[in-house]
Amino acid sequence: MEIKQSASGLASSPGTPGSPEELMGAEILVRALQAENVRYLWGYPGGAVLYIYDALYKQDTIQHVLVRHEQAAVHAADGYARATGDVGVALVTSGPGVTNAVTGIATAFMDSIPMVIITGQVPTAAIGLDAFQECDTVGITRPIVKHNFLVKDVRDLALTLKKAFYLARSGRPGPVVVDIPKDVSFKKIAYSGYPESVSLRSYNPVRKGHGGQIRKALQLLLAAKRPYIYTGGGVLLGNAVPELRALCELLGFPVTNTLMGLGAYPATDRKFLGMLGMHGTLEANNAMQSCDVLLAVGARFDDRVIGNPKHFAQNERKIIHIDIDPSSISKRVKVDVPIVGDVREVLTELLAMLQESPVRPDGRALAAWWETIEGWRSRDCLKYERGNSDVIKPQYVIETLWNMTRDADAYVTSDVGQHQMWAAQFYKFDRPRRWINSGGLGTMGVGLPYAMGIKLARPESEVYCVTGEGSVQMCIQELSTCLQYETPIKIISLNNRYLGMVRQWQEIEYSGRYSHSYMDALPNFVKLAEAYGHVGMLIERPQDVEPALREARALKDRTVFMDFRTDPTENVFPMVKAGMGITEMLLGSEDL
Ligand SMILES: Cc1cc2nc3c(=O)[nH]c(=O)nc-3n(C[C@H](O)[C@H](O)[C@H](O)COP(=O)(O)OP(=O)(O)OC[C@H]3O[C@@H](n4cnc5c(N)ncnc54)[C@H](O)[C@@H]3O)c2cc1C
Ligand SMILES: Cc1ncc(C[n+]2csc(CCOP(=O)(O)OP(=O)(O)O)c2C)c(N)n1
Ligand SMILES: [Mg+2]
Repeated sequence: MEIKQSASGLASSPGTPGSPEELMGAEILVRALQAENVRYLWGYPGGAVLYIYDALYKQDTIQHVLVRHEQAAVHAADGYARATGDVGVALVTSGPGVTNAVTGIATAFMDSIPMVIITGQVPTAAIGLDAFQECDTVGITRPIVKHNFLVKDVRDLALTLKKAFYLARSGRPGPVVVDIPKDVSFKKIAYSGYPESVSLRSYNPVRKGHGGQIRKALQLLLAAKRPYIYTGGGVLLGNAVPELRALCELLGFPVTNTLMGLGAYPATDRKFLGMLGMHGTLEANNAMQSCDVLLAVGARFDDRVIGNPKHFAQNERKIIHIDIDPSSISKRVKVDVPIVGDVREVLTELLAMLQESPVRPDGRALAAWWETIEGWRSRDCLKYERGNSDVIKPQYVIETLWNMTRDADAYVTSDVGQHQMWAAQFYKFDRPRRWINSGGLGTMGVGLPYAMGIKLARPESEVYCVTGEGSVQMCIQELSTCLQYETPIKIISLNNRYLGMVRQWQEIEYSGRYSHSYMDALPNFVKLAEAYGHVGMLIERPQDVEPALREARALKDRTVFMDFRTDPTENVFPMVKAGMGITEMLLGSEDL
């Protein structure tokens, strides 16, 4: 490890030029957060972090948001990170504060989100003695973090925080936990400034791709008869959207996004075939199966994307895979041309080589490929009963929302379940970082805190949370935080009275045995919203959907909870059943 101290960061006590300032660990933490340009911090106090809270009290550059549950602190910071690209920061106390935060940390880890989570710990001398509110934070979080630290000496604190931020945002991003015992936050040392840079000998993420491999990839792409570009969350995480779009424009190839990549390529562009995978479109999945050259960009061949691997392997195709994490490559699917590197750097080089090359894609083959694709697309696999005037179709709510906000500066968060899939299918995301949801862990409860975190950072933007009556109850207490910090969001609850995604699986895979998926007792959400100081709306008829959304949207400064009573029997289609290949899709209830 090499460190450079910032000359300007050498803080001196006033009146004693040159001599370092005496600071408590808690104050060093605040200085570090300031040096990292942290503007918001979501947290919840407790004994082990009281010195830290005291230090926060004495400063005014970082806004602390007091959530109502530590899980929501981590989700809110995570949502903020997803929307802005900055590192999200959360602060919790020891013991139950940490265990409550675990779901949030695991959620961020599975989707590679840059975060630093500061956790309080019992004093160093008490560690291991079953002290009050002690838990082994490093042990508990080890499998769900990119890295974690227990700071045993206040002299290591500044450097540890520097490492934590560096690790969180570099390479494949991820959450980093910094566990700070109470005595470390209390102890004073002469503080000589925050390190300006850091380099870790055993950690050197590769950014630049191998030139030879990139050339090989280009040759394959230009010789392809049925090429396909499959992109994922890595394009958003690596801020490579302009490069991806330029490449697709030059090549004219069809493109698909994973659930995590929506917005990386404009959904309204003709070259976009929709999301692929378990609930992807027929055309996106068929193209995945039938292509002869596949360019995977920042996507990790998730099991929800490739379906049954044996079926996926039936068709021969050459696979090029760009990913910053070598362990993502050939993990589930064997890759022919691996390119380890940052997606933006690699695409920039690929584009430069393409521009220099006199060769262009085979126009005839490409036209034939597009004809095949248009044949699949003409099946209109996302059709649903649009004219139904008796009951609200959930897809209709999302379509209406999209029509209303398509040109607006809007963010859409979601929870987990059927409503999440309908939002992904029917809201056409044209811009990056506008679709914020939990893909890898699939955590119910994220939607409301995500929206809250985003609204704080983007007060001028419209923020919608598409949720289900099941999911929203998992972090419903945050309605109180929304009031306190004046973060007016619009909650669109697609209330089907069921844990709908579970009910759908029980209908299709368990012969209709609906074991514990119906919620017999639900709160009156309108009154609940009102009790929290917000506006509640109940919408029961299809003709009221649009006026209700308009009314809610006009209430710019209020949080509005919209309880849409939707068709309880509606299922998400297309669907690939467990164990099936990605082209073996159910397109509607007639296929059941
Ligand atoms: C109910 C439910 C249903 C779902 N159904 C579907 C579905 O139908 N279709 C679907 O697609 N998903 C679905 N998912 C989500 C799925 O579980 C996975 O989360 C998702 O497919 C993973 O997306 P990804 O491959 O883009 O990977 P991410 O998890 O976004 O990973 C990003 C990849 O990019 C790499 N990367 C990061 N930064 C960079 C960089 N700078 N340069 C290069 N590489 C980088 C990482 O190493 C990683 O390999 C569903 C989830 C739920 C909860
Ligand atoms: C914390 C958590 N527990 C359980 C699950 C499993 N699960 C996935 S979807 C779902 C149902 C969600 O119900 P609801 O929020 O009402 O959404 P709907 O599917 O009805 O749209 C459940 C229980 C989960 N993803 N997360
Ligand atoms: Mg439901």
